[in-house]
Amino acid sequence: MSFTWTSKNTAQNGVEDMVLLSKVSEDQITENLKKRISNDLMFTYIGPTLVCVNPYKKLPYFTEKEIEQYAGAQAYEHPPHIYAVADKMFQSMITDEENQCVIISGESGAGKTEAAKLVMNYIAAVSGRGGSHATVVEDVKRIILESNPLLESFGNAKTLRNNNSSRFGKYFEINFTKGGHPMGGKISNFLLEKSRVVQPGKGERNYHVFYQLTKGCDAKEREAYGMMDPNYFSYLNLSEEYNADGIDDRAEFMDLKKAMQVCAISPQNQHNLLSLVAGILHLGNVDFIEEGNNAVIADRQALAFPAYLFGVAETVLEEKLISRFMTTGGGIGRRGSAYNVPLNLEQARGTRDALAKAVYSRMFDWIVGAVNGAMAALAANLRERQILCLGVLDIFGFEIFDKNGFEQFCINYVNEKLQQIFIELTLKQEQEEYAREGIQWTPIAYFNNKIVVDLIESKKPPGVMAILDDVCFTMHAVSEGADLKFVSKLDGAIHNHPHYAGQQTHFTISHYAGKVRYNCDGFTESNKDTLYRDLIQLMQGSNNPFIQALFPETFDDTDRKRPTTVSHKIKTQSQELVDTLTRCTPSYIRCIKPNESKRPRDWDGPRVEHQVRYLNLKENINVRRAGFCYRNYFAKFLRRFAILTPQTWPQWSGDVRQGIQHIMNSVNMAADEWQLGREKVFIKSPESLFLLEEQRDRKFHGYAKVVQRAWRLYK
Ligand code: AOV
Ligand code: MG
Repeated sequence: MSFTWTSKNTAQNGVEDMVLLSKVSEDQITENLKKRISNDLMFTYIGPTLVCVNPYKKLPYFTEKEIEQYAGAQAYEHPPHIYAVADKMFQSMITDEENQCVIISGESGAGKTEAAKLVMNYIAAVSGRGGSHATVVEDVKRIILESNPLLESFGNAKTLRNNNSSRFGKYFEINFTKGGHPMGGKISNFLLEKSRVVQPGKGERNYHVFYQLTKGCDAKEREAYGMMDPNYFSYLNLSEEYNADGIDDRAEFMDLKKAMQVCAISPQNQHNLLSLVAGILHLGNVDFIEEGNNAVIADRQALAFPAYLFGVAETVLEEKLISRFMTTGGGIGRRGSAYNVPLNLEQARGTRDALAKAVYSRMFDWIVGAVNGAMAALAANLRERQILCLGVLDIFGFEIFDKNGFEQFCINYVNEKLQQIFIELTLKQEQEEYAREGIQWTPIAYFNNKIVVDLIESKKPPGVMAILDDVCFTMHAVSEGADLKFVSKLDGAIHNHPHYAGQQTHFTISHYAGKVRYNCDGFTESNKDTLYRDLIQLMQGSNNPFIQALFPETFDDTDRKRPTTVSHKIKTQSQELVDTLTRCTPSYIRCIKPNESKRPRDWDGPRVEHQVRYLNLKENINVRRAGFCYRNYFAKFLRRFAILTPQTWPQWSGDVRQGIQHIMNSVNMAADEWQLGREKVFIKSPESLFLLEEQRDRKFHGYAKVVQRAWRLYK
């Protein structure tokens, strides 16, 4: 082994695959991870699953050298590495012609986004070398990589948990030709946290792009966008947090510009996007005072910049911010009357914030669409069809704050869904297969979080989401009491659920990763997420076609359908995601956050042990230990390894089980290393499988030589 970083022995470095731990307990797993990270070894296996501990510092083993080393190598030839996982995915995709996905999980700040980028970098480095479409392939790869800084500028922010926290979920599918040349891709994004745009939490920041623009723009841009320092803008000075450790906003503004260019966003559209970012900041500075019960603009000069940047008239903007157009008394054969209702202070502020959030989230979707469009355009240049795909899932991690709102609820729900996939595929199905095949082993108990998923998403009996939707529709306008009504209905319906507890204005859910107390404040409003028609029409009236296109709605007054709620949307999207993922061959990366301080070499043992527990690492190891690293149908196995014995080569027409026995005898496979089930053969350790593969390779080479020699003689 040439690596200096693995030269120490197991006693110092811990085991590389925790299936080999002498005793499987949560504290032994924690201890092993500690040993490894204190030697700068961030990766450890549990069979094919990769466990990553966030090192909070740059480690030296992510260079060209490692990329070359891992490319095409067997997983156990080199120390555990994320490149090995990525390589195995890539190779399996090509050899088995099966779509792959990697599911990266772990709590906020555990290192998921960094892991996703390493996977994408590796795939970009090893795929599509040479070949006939080199330029297109290079362009595709550039977009895949540059979409990261672009989406991070607009979709990541500093939170208390992570200075570069993803506030949206992302599934990035890279498409390949049969030969493994990347030819395009598609990003699916979901649930951008909108409340942050108008109200970043205490000690947190708004989205990075706001600080990049305020700090990074040059004199010309400052003038064009009316830019000032971040503390000038209400949406940024509410939390009084302008910097984030490890982030250079000015440099990242330059990176953003480059990324927009690579992702084929035209200079005009780049300008449009930045104008909107600036427009949102200026809109936040429009405030109101109360005259009588009605809101009026506090300082009308503040209207000038947002109106200019959104391409609307100041007077129209003013009118839409302080009043709402209402119709009453309409009905069949009757004409309703329409009038402008003045808004009070709170409503006017709510309207302003709703506009800011809508513009921002629609702009974000536009950006994702633009990246997808750029990749599709490149793919259209190629004659080959997309055959294979490799998906990388990087979502917002499970999070608990002092105050948890609707958005934490949705984020934590998606994390529950992912945990379900992990359980289904690695713990449940694996055990079910052993039972089905009649394989001998001891069943492993584990906590199945399906009960929590059902508590949230079940329709019958109604779970939290169904009750929330119900309150949103039965209470006509979302009034002050709606949030409280929601909790009281929850209490009525599910008070005796073991994972639920209600407390008047709050409710607690015992998630797989910990108890979270949610404040019901704003749940109904956020769930309804209605944008008043006035605001849509305001933006449709912009003199800028780019802005008009962000608001394409048409209105149909006869439509009596229930509008879609956010919880309904996130539930549907999560289910689609689960379906997509289960159609692929999955790989798992489980990320662990070693401390709360975000510092290297700071180990918080109990914190890690908690994650080890809820990530089910112990159960994962036990299933692997009791289990088998390889399984395949008798006939397929026989076909692959027939060359190992003269009895089975070139043809075996006897009993398949006996044929397999011959093959196992030929490599002296230990009896406890393999079992025959009803239809499949199971092999326990990777070493045994490796032994078979190695022998097969050798025979094939030998055979090839004989054929060559015979061919020469014949000639
Ligand atoms: P997350 O994606 O899991 O959190 P990140 O991938 O953003 O977490 O990691 C958080 C921070 O930890 C990064 O900004 C780095 O400073 C550090 N870090 C993570 N992985 C590495 C690594 N491999 N090498 C060096 N530093 C690392 V969230 O998106 O909040 O759920 O929502
Ligand atoms: Mg992230």
